[in-house]
Amino acid sequence: MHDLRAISLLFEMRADFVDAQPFGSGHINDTYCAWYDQAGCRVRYIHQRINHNVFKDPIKVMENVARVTRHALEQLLASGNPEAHRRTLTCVPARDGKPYAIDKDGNLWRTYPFIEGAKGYDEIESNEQAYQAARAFGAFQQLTAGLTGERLHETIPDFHHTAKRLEALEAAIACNVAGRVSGVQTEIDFARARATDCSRITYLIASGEIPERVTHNDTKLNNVLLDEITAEGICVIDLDTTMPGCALYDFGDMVRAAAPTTREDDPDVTHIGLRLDRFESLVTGYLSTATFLNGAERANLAFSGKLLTLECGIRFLTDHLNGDTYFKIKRPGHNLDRCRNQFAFVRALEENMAAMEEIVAKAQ
Ligand code: ADP
Ligand code: GN1
Ligand code: MG
Repeated sequence: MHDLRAISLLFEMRADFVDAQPFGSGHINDTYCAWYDQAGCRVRYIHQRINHNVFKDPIKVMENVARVTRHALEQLLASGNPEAHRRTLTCVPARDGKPYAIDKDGNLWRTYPFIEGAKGYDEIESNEQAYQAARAFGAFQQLTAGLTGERLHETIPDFHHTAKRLEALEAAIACNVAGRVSGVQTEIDFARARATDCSRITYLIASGEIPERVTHNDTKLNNVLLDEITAEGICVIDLDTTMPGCALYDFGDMVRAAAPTTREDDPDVTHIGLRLDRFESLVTGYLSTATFLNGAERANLAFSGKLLTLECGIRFLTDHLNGDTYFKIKRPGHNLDRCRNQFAFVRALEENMAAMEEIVAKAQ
């Protein structure tokens, strides 16, 4: 637990710190929800420490986040939205005016107003949630398409280059630093058998058939806040990986996160299956706002779900072999459970690919 009272003093809070607690279930950053007394009213803020093991240049992350959130706010204000500051993250400036502050130990912190009356879900509950989340992420891509100026920084290079993720797995197998290779031969074989799939999207990008776009790249369900009353997707959060990418990375990761029958780390693989109705809601929600997609992107919507799930499984397996240095874990073997879960979902997607293609065709 960090000294959040000291962190709060680094920012222009215009409010008195009361208390802070760890918050949320993200795998990467340290997130705290802090209560403040703001001129007699209790309000909440989010303080977050960026994980600099994952983001090697956190200042570049904040340069991207500041640009994207400023652009979002301008658009919302220009359209007369009455709750513009609830519909985008906004950075509370540090004492020196920067959108971040560095503490005495060299950690980089940022502060956002807490988005009230909305929730990020770890586990999906309804088709309406899938529809609304996908609609919000499509709208986010539309928003970032309007960003002018320099290309955004690549905060994690080759983040969704699946073939390179497979190479990283091979490197982890060769090093075997945690001595775990012999326990995961089935999973290694599963990944290797799908090496051709890993290059499909990067090939289409290299050949010019699929364009580069500014994408979110981490579209799991708890990275969009849904209104607690209407279920509308009101604010896309976790913008650290917003950078040049491919629209299909976002759609594929939504399928990975919102179409399975159980949560991402359920260790009982017999629970894992595909909800085709959820998939259909994702497709219709996404296409309602991502109206700009070209033919090659549309043709790979169903495949992208399989690719992003395979990639995530490969990443969990790699981290398991590397001794759990990347994703936060809550128990021994957590990353291996996550990997097995993702690979079981890849199988379910493979078995249902024809039905998924049919749903996509019907929705166009
Ligand atoms: P991580 O990269 O670790 O996933 P996130 O930025 O996604 O970090 O934050 C973790 C969780 O904190 C989110 O899933 C969400 O529940 C919550 N959260 C983050 N920012 C806000 C905010 N401004 N208002 C309300 N909740 C937030
Ligand atoms: C991480 O940060 P979070 O928890 O929203 C990860 C994603 C993975 C996801 C799997 C920067 O997302 O890429 O898909 O875990 N984020 C990063 O749950 O690596
Ligand atoms: Mg997150």
